Amino acid sequence: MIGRQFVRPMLRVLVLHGPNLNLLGNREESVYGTTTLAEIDASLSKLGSELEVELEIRQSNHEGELVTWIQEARGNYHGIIINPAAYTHTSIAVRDALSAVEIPAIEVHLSNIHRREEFRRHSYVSGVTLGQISGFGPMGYLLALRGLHEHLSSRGSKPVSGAGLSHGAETRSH
Ligand code: CA2
Repeated sequence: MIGRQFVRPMLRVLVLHGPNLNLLGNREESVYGTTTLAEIDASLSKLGSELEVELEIRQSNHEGELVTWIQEARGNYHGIIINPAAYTHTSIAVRDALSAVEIPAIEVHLSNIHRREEFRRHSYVSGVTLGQISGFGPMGYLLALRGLHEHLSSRGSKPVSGAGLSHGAETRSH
């Protein structure tokens, strides 16, 4: 039996919410539910602490701002969780930015976009993401964080700037 100590870089994940998601919980409750964006962010932060993942969470109503944040993620974050909202169905710019940074990303939608209007069924971003979670409401963000955490942990991640260190112990049995 070999026991050894290790330090690994703390995983850093950028969470991006697209346009109008700041209205969650206050309008169109029949489609998007009553949970506010602040409540979603709080549950993500709680899970982030449990999984020892450092989270940065941002919302923007501006396509260019989302593109800039995605570009800036290179070298600073190990993964991205993004609900591009309406830009899902329109933005080649968001897709190109996600493709360019080469950081594993998970696309999240509160509603099941495949059982809604025809124009919502096509996603420009899903072709460049690790996967898509759609239709699970706020829980979708938590599923995305768990999935990304598993993915990043299993392949081993290099340190990125700003990342702290996570300490642990590994035991191997023979
Ligand atoms: O289901 C999702 O998460 C969407 O990304 C939400 C977008 C929609 O354009 C996508 O097709 C699917 C809309 C976000 C706007 O959210 C609102 C929340 C409350 C009131 C009005 C809009």
